[in-house]
Amino acid sequence: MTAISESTRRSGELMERAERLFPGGVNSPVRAFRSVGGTPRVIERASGARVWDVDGNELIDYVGSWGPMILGHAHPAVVDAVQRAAARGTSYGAPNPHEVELGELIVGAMPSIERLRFVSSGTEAAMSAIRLARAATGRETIVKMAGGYHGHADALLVEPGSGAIGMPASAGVTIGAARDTLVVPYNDLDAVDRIVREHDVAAVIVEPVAANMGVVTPLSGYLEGLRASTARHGTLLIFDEVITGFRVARGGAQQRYGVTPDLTVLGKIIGGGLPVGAYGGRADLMSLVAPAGPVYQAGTLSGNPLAMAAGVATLSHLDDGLYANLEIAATRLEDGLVAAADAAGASVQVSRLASMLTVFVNDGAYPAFFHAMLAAGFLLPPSQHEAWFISAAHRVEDLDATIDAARAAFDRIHEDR
Ligand code: KE4
Repeated sequence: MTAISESTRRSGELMERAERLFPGGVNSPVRAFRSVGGTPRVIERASGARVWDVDGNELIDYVGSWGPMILGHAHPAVVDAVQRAAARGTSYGAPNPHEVELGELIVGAMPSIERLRFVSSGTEAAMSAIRLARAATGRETIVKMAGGYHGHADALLVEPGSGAIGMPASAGVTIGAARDTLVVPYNDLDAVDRIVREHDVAAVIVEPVAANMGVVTPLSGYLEGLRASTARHGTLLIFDEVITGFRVARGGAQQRYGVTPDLTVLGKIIGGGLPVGAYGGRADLMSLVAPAGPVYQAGTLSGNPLAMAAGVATLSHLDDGLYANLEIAATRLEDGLVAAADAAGASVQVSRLASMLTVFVNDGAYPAFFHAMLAAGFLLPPSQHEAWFISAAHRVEDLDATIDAARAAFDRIHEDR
C-alpha cells in the first residue's frame, strides 16, 4: 500500500467546486461526511478491494458503493460485459436480451419471484411495490419498521408519530403522504401483529436483516412471525432485499431464513454497480402491473442493457464457493475487530451477518474511529448507521491490516476518553 500522503488538496478543491453545483456538494447525502465531519475524499478510480482518491491516496474500501461491489471493484468480467454492451449501444428503449438473461438468473435464485420488473433504483422498486400492494389489496395503509430505509419515496420517508401513525421524516413530505404509513419497532412481532389485526393493512415492508440502522439481525422467529401474521390478515409481506439480496445468500434473506414474502425489492448487487432496481413476486400480483394490468409504472432506462449486462456478469460469479470464502473472510475480520476492541478496552460492539457488518463504537466515538481508520488508509462508511461490505477481492492481508489499524484506532479512542 502506498504511504498515505497528507494531501487531500485536490479532494478539497473539487469539493469546493462540487458545493457550487450540488446540495452539500454531493449527489447523495451520506457521501458528504456530515455525520463524521471532515472533507469527503473524491474517488477517481477503484479496483478490487481498493479505491484511490484524486490525491493519489490508496484506501482499502469497505463502502463497496453501499453494497453492489460484492466481487470487488472493476471485476474484469463485469468491465468486459459493460464495454461489450456499450459498443452495441447504451440504451434502446426496447426489450433487450440482457434483461431476459438477468431476469432468469434472479428468478432462478429466488423462487418467490415468479415475475419481476426492472427499474433504475431501489427507491423506484420499493415505491412501485407499495403501489402494487395497495392496488392488489384495495387497502391504503402500509407498515414499515422504525429505522428501516426503503429509499426516498414520500410514503416511505416516514418516522413514528403518536400511536405508530407515520409522521414525515423529511421536509416536503406531506402529512397526507405519511399518515397512511404506520411505523413499529423492528424485531417487535407483537407490535406488527396488533397493527395488522386492528387496521386494514395493504403491506408490511421490512428489511429482513436491518442494515440501515447498522446491521441488526432478526430475532429468532421474527420473520416467520411476520409471514404468519400478515397472511392471517390478508396483508402482503414485502421483503426489501436491496442490500441482503445476493449478499447474505444467493437467494437473499428469504433463502437464508426460509421465509417467503409476497413481493421482493432488489437493487445494488443485481446491477453490478450500474443503476438498477427490481421488484417482483407472485405472478398473480405482478400481473396487475401495466401494461398487463391497471397499476402504472414505467421508466426510460428500466432494463438498461449496460446495467443488465453488469448484473448478469456479477450474478454469474456468485457461486457457493464465493459465499463460503466470503464467510471465512468476514468471520476473520469480525473476530479480529472484536479482539482488537477488547485488547484496547474500547466500548465497541460488532454486529455481522454474512459479508456485511457494523462496528458500533459507543460514547459517540464513531467519527474519531472513522477518521483514524481513514488516515491509516481504510475507507469505512461515513456513518455509524451503515454496513461495512466485505468483497471477494478483500485478501487476508487486507483484513489483517484492517484489524491492526483498528487496534491502533481503538487505543487512541480509549486514550482520548
Ligand atoms: P437506492 O434508491 O439508493 O438505489 O435504494 C434505496 C434503498 C432501498 N432499500 C434499502 C434496504 C437500501 O439500503 C437502500 C439504499 N441504501 C443506501 C445506504 N444504505 C444507499 C446509499 C445512499 O443513499 O447514498
